[in-house]
Amino acid sequence: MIKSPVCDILEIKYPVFQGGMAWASNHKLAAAVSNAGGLGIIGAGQMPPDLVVQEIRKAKENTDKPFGVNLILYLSYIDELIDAVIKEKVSVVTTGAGNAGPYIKKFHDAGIKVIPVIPSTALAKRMEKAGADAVIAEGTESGGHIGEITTMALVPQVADAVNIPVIAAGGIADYRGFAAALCLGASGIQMGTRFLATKECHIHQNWKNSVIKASDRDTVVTGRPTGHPVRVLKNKLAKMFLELEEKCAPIEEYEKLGTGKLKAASVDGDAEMGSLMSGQIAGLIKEEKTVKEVIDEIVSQTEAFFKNAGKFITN
Ligand code: TUI
Repeated sequence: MIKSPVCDILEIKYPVFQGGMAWASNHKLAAAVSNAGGLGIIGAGQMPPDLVVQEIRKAKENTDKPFGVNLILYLSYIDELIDAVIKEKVSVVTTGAGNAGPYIKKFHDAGIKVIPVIPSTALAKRMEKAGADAVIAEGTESGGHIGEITTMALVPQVADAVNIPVIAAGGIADYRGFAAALCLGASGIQMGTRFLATKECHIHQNWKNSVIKASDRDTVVTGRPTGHPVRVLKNKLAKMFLELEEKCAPIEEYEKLGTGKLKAASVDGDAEMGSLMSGQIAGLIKEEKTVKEVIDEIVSQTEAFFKNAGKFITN
């Protein structure tokens, strides 16, 4: 069986995380992933604190396994979100889009593990020093808000830079990505885009279908001038963002154009004017599956790969 130190730290069966995705990973997806032996993560996104509390309570009704909540740190009301999560006592918090350092002690005092998403070795080292339990090294192949370094280059450098477990994220959707991540020094993987196209994911069918029909060149990075670059599937909205860049538009115009667009993708299924966040690996995803199928398949095929890996060695 595939097992690593994060399985013991988090009391999970497989070192497979489901990325916390705003407007895409709610209690239903998170509970399904945790029930299948991975770590499900509720994407709090820009939810108000009372909604996050509701999501956590519903997840607890649907699984008795550990699950997490992902918090986006640049929100103005982040302290209220943190207090809400602490009161509800989840197993683990993952963080994105900022420095988790100032919050780690508060979570630890409440018995909550902290696993920040990091896009660089510098931030990984800072998180280790601040007491993080592990880090998620997320490559630029990922969907949503991204850093600049590829998973292939980032993961081994982070693995060498810190002594805490490293979870690899970005560009992983099948056993080849899982095996590669382990070879790069990771102790586990996180997948986001693969879980978008699952039966248990509540996003509109149009967003799922856009992921399924995408090919390798169908994502683009928008919003670079804002300091929050975001990878999405190409559509009319993405084109409008790129046009803002071309004419050096003021940052407020990006904010105006972006408002409500994740909801438009997730709830209304607006495939042209919704923000269809997705990683570059979308091209590998050909069908919607159940969460259990995704996890059972990636775990069993990765095990089989390593059992047969001797075939690469000749005398
Ligand atoms: O957070 C993510 N992915 C996201 S968040 C999100 S919601 C959103 N919506 C609209 C615009 C922007 C975001 C969608 N996808 N991934 C984790 C991640 N964290 N990627 C990169 C980072 C990151 C970047 C800088 C983490 C830390 C960091 O540090 C800066 C600092 O303060 O030192």
